[in-house]
This record gives sequence, structure tokens and C-alpha cells, in this order.
Amino acid sequence: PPEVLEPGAVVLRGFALAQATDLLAAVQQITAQAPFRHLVTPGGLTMSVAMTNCGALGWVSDRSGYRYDPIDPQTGQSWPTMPLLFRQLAREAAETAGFAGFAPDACLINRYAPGARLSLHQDRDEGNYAHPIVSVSLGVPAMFLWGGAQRADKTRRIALLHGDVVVWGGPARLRFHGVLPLPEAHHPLTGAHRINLTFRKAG
Ligand code: MD5
Ligand code: FE
Repeated sequence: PPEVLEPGAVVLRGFALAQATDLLAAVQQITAQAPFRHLVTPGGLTMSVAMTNCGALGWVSDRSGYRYDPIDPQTGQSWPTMPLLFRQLAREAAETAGFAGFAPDACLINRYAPGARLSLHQDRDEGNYAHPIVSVSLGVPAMFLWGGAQRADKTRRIALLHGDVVVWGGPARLRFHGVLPLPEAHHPLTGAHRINLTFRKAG
């Protein structure tokens, strides 16, 4: 059954399990065209999480700021097309959580190696916060940090395992959140890595 963290924030345990192998094969295809890279923040720090995108828009960061860009700045080409499998999974997860008709135009793909982390932040670069964000976890389990509306609010730890899908919408859409450093571990499909797909309607 869906686990409701608060209205709008729904954990679907194992929702992507049956498609995990196909999802990871698609990630391989995408990264042949748009390789994983470590982006630099506006503050000049290199992110420990490696990222790439598929879809009409991709999230990028550089010294000038964060943005969604239709062109991969590293290749000068459009981002790879979002596979139908991705769009359908995101739509079905959103619908299960009560957000019918979700049509993402951006999929940010995060790759965590051992020690990689994501510090507490909000996702605020999308055009319309009425659309949820759908997150798919694959490979090595991670500890997700889920906070409040203010950075200083206390955080909950939520273990996200291979195949888990989380829908962040409604009042949960702008919560501060992060990921603790990935432990050294092995998963048969991803080796030492965790892969997270985050589906957004950015444009
Ligand atoms: C991850 N990625 O596990 C997470 C999953 C990111 C990011 O945070 O920005 O790439 S997405 C978690 C998320 C998204 C939007 C809102 C909330 C959580 N939330 O309100 O807690 O790599
Ligand atoms: Fe985020």
C-alpha cells in the first residue's frame, strides 16, 4: 500500500522493481549520448553526485547558476529523448499518488558512488510547483533526509531501496531534502552505485 509521509508525499515501495533491468539498460543508452558529469555549483564546488538528463529539458548548474536547458552544454546537442518506459512509469506512479496526467519533460539522472551525497536543498528551478516530482531509486540503498519548509527544520531519515518510487507533490513539493553519503555496498544490477531518476515538469 502507498505509504503517505504527509499529504502529497507518497512512497511506493518496489513500484519500479519489475522494470529495473530495462530502466538501467535505458540509462546506459542515454549516457552513451550524454555522459555522467560532475557539475559545478554557482559557489564553485564540484558536486559529488554525477548527473545527466534525458527529455526536452535538462537540469544543469555552472558558475552562473542553475537552470533547465534544452541543450547539453557538454556536447552542444539536445538531451537524449525520454524513453516511453520512463514517461509511463512516472505517469503511473504520479497517478497512484493522486496526481493524474503527469507529463514530465525532464528526467534528471543522478549517479551516487560510495561517499557521494546531496546536501539539504529545495527543488525550485521548475516553472510550476503544482506538478509533482517523481523519484525512482535503483541499486545501492540510500538514506534520504526529509525536512520541512525551512532549512533549519528537523529532518526525518527515510531508507530508499532498489525499486522504490517516491512522489513529491502538493504541500510536500518544496520541502528541504537531501541524501546522506552513500555507503560502500554492492548491488547486482549497479555495482557500487545508486541511480536515481527524478521526473519533472520543468517547462
Ligand atoms: C535523489 N534527488 O534521491 C533525490 C530524489 C534532486 C534530488 O533531490 O534534486 O535531484 S528527488 C527528491 C525530492 C524532490 C522534490 C521534492 C522533495 C524531494 N521533497 O519535497 O522532499 O537523488
Ligand atoms: Fe532535490
